[in-house]
Amino acid sequence: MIIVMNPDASEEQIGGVVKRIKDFGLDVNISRGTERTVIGCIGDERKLDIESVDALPGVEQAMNIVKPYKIVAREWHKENTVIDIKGVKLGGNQIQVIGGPCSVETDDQMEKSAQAVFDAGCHMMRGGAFKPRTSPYAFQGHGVEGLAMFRKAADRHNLPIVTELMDVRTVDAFLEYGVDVIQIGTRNMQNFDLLKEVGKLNIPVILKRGLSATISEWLMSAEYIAAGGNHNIIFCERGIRTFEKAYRNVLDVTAIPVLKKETHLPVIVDPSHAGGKAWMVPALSQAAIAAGADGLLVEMHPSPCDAWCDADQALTPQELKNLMVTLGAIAGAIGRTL
Ligand SMILES: [Mn+2]
Repeated sequence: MIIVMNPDASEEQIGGVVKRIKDFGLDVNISRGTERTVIGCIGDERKLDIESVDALPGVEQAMNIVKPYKIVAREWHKENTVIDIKGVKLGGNQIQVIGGPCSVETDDQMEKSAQAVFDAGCHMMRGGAFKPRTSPYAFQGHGVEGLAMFRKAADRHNLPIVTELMDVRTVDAFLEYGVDVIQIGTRNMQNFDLLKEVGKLNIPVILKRGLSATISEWLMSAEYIAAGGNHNIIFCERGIRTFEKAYRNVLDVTAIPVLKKETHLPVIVDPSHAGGKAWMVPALSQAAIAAGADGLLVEMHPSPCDAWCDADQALTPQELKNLMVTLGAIAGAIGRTL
């Protein structure tokens, strides 16, 4: 941390700052310029609360120089982390597309979905059993019964399953049905108690970006999970809220290279919830892969018009197949495989 003092800061005020730093077990380096004094902290500055320094008399500004996140930072772990999900590798050279319906509806719908996901060449399947809906009167998901339906359909095609966890009280059901990847939804990105719980599990976690979260808040949420011992975290950009009303959210493509620089963990993109319309999904998916995403989370329904949830953003099985062909070409162009 570097502390810049006011031009008229007194010796007593400088001494007060030095004392505060030393009280936290850090050492100081005082640099006296012609106009102002700058104090540098030596040691692990995470012990020091920036606000408590900023509030001291005579301080103009205190700045952190070390990042507040550690386990998830590339600074401390140079190589990409590759997560093994029942033999499916995410974060390596191969791009993974996770396809499936917004929500688990019926046995028949799940069987057709699993077949379509498999036929398109995807290696993992998504589906919601517990649904966070904007309205309490909308379909809330089948819950535990949905997990059973999902597991049965996916197992027929050997597909690992990805599904959202909303409440710590359902963790046991997730373990019972062997959920392969837990998804933390956008609305729960800063539900710190939930993050701490999944941090104790030995199951990979997809952490979706909060709809108005900054990159640094998102990284700190991942650090919460990592601090508990679970380092298998996958970031998922799913669109952020801006002033624009022409589409559901704005897909933040810029977040992909920024995250790849800041963290060694895999980064995937959800083009379905970003655009909110099926016709936008191919363009957004292509942009995401070209920008360096390690995978996609795409909504697909055997009959989108009949979907109980997010009907207007689901691809048809044929559209998913076509998308996979285009993405294969892009992957080849950037030296990756699909
Ligand atoms: Mn959805």
